Amino acid sequence: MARLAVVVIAALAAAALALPAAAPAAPAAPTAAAAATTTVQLEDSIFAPATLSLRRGARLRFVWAGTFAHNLTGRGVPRSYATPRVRARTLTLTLRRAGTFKYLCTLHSGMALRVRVR
Ligand SMILES: [Cu+2]
Repeated sequence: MARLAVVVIAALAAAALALPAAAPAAPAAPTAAAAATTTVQLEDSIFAPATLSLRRGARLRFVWAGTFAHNLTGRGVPRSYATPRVRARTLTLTLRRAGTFKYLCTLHSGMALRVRVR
């Protein structure tokens, strides 16, 4: 009986190995490194950093810092972040398309972030 149990367990283990891995929640990133998250802070009237170059599939996390309220507009940003004033939130985007994209806070003149996705 114990031998049968060992055979059954071995067969189950072999079957488990033959199954494909569970599908990831999001489409696979081009490389493991590309899945890294880069943080940009919305500080008092600036994005820090103000320019970025990231790989396709990278994640970009916006963190509201400083004392001013800011809004945020740009590719992939939900409309709820654009009006009227956003305070103390975070937002994480996955950059899926190559190109150069501009993010703005329309409350503060010149508060812009340029992101190149390659
Ligand atoms: Cu602002």
